[in-house]
Amino acid sequence: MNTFVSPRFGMSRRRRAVSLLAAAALTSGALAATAAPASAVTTCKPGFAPAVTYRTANMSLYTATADFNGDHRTDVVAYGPSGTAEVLLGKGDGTFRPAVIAGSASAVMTVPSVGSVNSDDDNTVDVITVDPVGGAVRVFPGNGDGTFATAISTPAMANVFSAVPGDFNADGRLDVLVTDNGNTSSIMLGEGDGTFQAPVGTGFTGYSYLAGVDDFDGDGDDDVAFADGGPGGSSAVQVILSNGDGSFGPAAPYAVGTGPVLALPADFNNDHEVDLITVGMSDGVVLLGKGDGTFQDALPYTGNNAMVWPTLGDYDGDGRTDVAFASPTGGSLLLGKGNGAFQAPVTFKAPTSGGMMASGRFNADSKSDLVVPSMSSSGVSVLLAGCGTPAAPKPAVKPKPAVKLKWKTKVKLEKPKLKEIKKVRGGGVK
Ligand SMILES: [Ca+2]
Ligand SMILES: [Ca+2]
Ligand SMILES: [Ca+2]
Ligand SMILES: [Ca+2]
Repeated sequence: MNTFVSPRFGMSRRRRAVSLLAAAALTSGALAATAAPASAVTTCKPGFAPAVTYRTANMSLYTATADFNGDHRTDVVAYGPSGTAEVLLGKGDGTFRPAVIAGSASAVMTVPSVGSVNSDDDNTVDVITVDPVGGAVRVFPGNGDGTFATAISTPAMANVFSAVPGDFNADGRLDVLVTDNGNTSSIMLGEGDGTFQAPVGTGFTGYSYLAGVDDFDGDGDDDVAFADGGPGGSSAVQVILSNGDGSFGPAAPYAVGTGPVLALPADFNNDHEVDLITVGMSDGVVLLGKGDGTFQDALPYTGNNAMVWPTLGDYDGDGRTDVAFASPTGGSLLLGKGNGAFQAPVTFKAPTSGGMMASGRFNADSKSDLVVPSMSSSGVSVLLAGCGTPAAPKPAVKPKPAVKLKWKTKVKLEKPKLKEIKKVRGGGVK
């Protein structure tokens, strides 16, 4: 199996309120734009502008996005085998300041996430990763200015492979679910100071490469999905619901075909219930969530998704979740139809890296952009979403009446908290 990882993509109900606010603004803008022109409407084929590459001091394998200096502009962090975390502060117009080494550690870091693990200081975003050599979870505490304090390590387990953050006991402190790229998965409850309690097994005995974490049943604690497609695996997505105290219930299997490697949470049909998308060695499926911790039958999709890194976003700005895959020859874009299905894949040019790209909104438009590590040239490349190859103009259409936003009341009731914003992981639907 290739190094094939992704950070957590989903958001809990509380956190989803934040994205819904953004979606409301996005949708309103789209409707206004539709209503304005009376003559022919020129459309364009979705895609990305040519990549702009920023040099980094070290080779990067992974990227993640967050606002590391609190200026409400999306920044990029790049990591690589050197153990350094380099931050590129975003200017908000799609460009970035030069990369600076924001933190370093002695060993290789893998599978990074971003979140706020220090409950006393919600204004900073930290980087959460693992040290597989030392068998530890490693946190780079953010200083709030784009740099990080000295890394904090907590012993985890031998050959720890991933640490996916979530709040599994609903105490407001970020915990991590650690795996060893084998059959061991454990929970480490957060102490709120960048350290974690000793690992306790989840009880799941299948293959656990990387956890998909979100609140699948809406009870306030984060739940877990594993793509059990590894050696000797069941070729199923296994869902384990949190008991709210750091323990989990029995695994519920969902048949998804052969070889799922990841099960990523996101909302693909805009019903505000968490769904799952699998990514694997061949094609994948979407499991639409029912909101009670169970999922509908698998909806298969076809994509150029063999041995590539996925990230989720809304790259055409229509309010529907899309998927972008890095591939050995560039990238592939699957635009969501808003019902769990996707349009035919569209290829786009991207640096051939094999590293983990991430999504973020780097400029002021309504579309998610991409950042791709350029392993060969020690840099990261930014791809701003926009028009790819221009398509033929469409005939004028009569403007549709404004769509009634059913969830408006719910959004008003839920006050997004800064801390919850900070918990959105790099590579999420941004
Ligand atoms: Ca917790
Ligand atoms: Ca739950
Ligand atoms: Ca859904
Ligand atoms: Ca979309």
